[in-house]
Amino acid sequence: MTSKPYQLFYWPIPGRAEAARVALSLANLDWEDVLLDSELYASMKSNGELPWGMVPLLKTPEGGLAESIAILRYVGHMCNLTPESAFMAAKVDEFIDGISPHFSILEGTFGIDDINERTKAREALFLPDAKGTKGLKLLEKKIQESPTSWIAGTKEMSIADLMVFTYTFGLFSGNFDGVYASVLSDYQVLLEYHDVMANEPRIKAHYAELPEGSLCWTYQPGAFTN
Ligand SMILES: N[C@@H](CCC(=O)N[C@@H](CS)C(=O)NCC(=O)O)C(=O)O
Repeated sequence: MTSKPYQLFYWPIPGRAEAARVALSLANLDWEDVLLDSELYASMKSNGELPWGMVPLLKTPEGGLAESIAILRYVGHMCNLTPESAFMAAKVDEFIDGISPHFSILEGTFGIDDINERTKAREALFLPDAKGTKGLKLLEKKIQESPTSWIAGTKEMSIADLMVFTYTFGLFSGNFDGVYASVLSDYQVLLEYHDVMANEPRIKAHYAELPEGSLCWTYQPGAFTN
């Protein structure tokens, strides 16, 4: 670990930290991506460094900040992904708060130890009328309702886009047993949104070079269509 002014602590997966990672990079902050192992996590937890006992945690020159969305909102100001208009900034917050409950698609499956049971439980989430299907359909509806290319109806890309893009397509990276990239072929509207986000110049540059085996291939242009 270094002594960079900003340090983001999270597991070595996209998960709840990926949107903040992109925002930190777009903000050109001097920051370190601290990838946790269970030992470091346990020591941070027992030292009382995690306000709610969970990660991600962002250490800043002003102190530690937990909760993935609070971190995203904070960094969003520094990378101009929060609209200047107070009303539009609130619409972005409204979108994030409204969509968040629909993002806990895999909740309840992490505790299933048997891999076959876990795989079956997750496959079932994407059957007609199941939780995953409903969540993806809701997102498509929201994309279609937006008067702009961006999910919360902003003129430019916002932190809501970072959240939706990183969370939704991160689900299909192959990191989760029973969640297959092929599911997305039924969601053309989502795939068009992926195309918009993955080709946004700052996002495209951010993911242009990935280490071997990175789960972030899902954020590259053509990830689900090539
Ligand atoms: N509302 C929190 C939830 C964070 C959360 O669930 N973090 C998980 C990792 S993805 C965690 O730290 N779990 C450890 C635990 O529950 O002990 C956020 O969005 O940051």
